[in-house]
Amino acid sequence: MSKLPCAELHLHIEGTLEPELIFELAARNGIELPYADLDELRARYEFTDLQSFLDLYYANMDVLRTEADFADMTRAYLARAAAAGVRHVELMVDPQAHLARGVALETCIGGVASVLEISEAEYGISTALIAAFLRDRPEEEASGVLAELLAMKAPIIGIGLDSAELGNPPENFVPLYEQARAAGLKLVAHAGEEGPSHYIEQALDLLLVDRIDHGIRCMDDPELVARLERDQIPLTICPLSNVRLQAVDSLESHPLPLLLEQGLNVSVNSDDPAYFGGYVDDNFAVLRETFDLNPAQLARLAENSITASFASDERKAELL
Ligand code: ES4
Ligand code: ZN
Repeated sequence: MSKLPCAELHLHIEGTLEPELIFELAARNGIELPYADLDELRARYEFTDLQSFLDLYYANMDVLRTEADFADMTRAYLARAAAAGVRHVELMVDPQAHLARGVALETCIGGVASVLEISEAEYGISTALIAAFLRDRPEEEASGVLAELLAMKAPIIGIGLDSAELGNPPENFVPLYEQARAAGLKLVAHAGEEGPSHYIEQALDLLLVDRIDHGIRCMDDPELVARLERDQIPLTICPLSNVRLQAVDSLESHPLPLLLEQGLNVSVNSDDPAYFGGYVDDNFAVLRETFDLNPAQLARLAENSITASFASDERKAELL
């Protein structure tokens, strides 16, 4: 299958940490892992919901200690993404998850950004960095970290909102998003992954986001679907993630084809590819096989990813 040139808009860089690299970084940093070998670690990748995944995701991050660790992880992702046909990526990093472990902002942002700088020349992939904030921690902490990122002139183009969704609604983060908007940053938020459809409305009405990450629960509210179509609000959809975290009953029942059919700006993304069984090309492949998508539908998905991106008009024109 030829790989369509596309943009990846929903990608957590820490979710690209493959088991092999976890073992390599643990050895390099003198960290003893609670798994005897790769198979024992891989046996942990069975998830029942978002939280069961987040527990492993945060535990595995412990091997990321130095700028070189963050740089190696980023390089490995870009090499794999290039093979998947990705030509532009807007990736999220979780600064609070590293600060909580005693890893400085300069270390995580510096390590990732050092590789993003050479990405277009080295991999043909233009990039943008989004600082994502953890919704299961206090708003005040998130606002403080954003202020630090702005003070250090971190090379971020926007902010996001991730981690455990249920019980942590967008309405709790209005001050964070006001600060980001005032600083001229782009705004995205996970909403309607496991949480109810009114979290999507809150993200739009209270946080004024430019895009919704996931958003699949919009299916519970036909008026909201109509609004997303009318206003062409992009939804960054992650099919394999939704299946693995049981946010949908099966791939066959995934709403992506319906949303595409109804004219919404939906794109295909890998979320945490090292955890969910594949990169963007793998997500496209299972969609194509399951729904028998035709070339026009596949092309539309790829085109949506580019139009929904925050790339410059010049870059978008190159990719379209
Ligand atoms: C995430 Cl799949 C997903 N949902 C919410 N937060 C996340 N952080 C990393 N992956
Ligand atoms: Zn995500």
